[in-house]
Amino acid sequence: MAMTKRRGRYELYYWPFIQGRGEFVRLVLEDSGAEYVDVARLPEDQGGGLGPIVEIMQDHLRHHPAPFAPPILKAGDLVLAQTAVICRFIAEETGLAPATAADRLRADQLMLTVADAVVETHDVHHPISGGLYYEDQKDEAARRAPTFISERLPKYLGYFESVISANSAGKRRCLLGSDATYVDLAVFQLAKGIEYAFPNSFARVAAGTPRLSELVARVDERTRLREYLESDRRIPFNEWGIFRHYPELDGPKTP
Ligand SMILES: N[C@@H](CCC(=O)N[C@@H](CS)C(=O)NCC(=O)O)C(=O)O
Repeated sequence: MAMTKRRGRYELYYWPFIQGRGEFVRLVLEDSGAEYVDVARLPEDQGGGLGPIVEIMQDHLRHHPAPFAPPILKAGDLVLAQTAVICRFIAEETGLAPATAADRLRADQLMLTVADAVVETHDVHHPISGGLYYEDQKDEAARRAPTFISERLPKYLGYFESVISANSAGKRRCLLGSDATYVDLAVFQLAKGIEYAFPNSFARVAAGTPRLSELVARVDERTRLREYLESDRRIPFNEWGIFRHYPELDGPKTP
């Protein structure tokens, strides 16, 4: 695995009240022990708050191409957006990326599949528009939830189960190659988020995805990550983020 420890610290720019997509980045930063500042979570008089996020997105002259949306990462002069790109970059710098170029492309493939799953999970509670409150699109959400739960959720989790099961190089313990990579952290976060949002439906599907459950448990025990998850740096799941628990959208509890 390539290991280039970076000197200097990373700056993460992400909405300070939610895990959201920023959490995929935070997990890579925390697990690798990288030095970073979660800029928007600093007090405003120390350069924090939402202002710096907006500023960086609007400054097309200094940042080319300027980011369209957070999460955003600053590493020295480099400004990057798109969760999958940021996670890959940090992972390559800190030793959490696969060793070969081909496997790094395969990691992209898996990360973008996670990103697709994130969009679909979000769209269950916001099927009409991200600009409207859930309360303004509850009827449409109630129509969208059943097929997500019965078709998409098992398809995504089943897919990751099959990828782990086929990875003989990793003794069927991780997604890619012989060791855990940042992609395992992303699938961990996806599973945790779906479990929070749809506990009944998740439990039903997870009963048939034992390798995925083992992977999630193993990631959960990684030393730095465990320390992070227990710290107040980990923002609890809530009903402002991507993974929201609205009981009326979940399926019934398995008897
Ligand atoms: N594909 C992008 C999506 C970024 C994104 O949708 N960010 C959300 C927060 S999680 C946002 O603030 N979007 C504002 C917008 O789309 O206008 C990624 O994976 O990073």
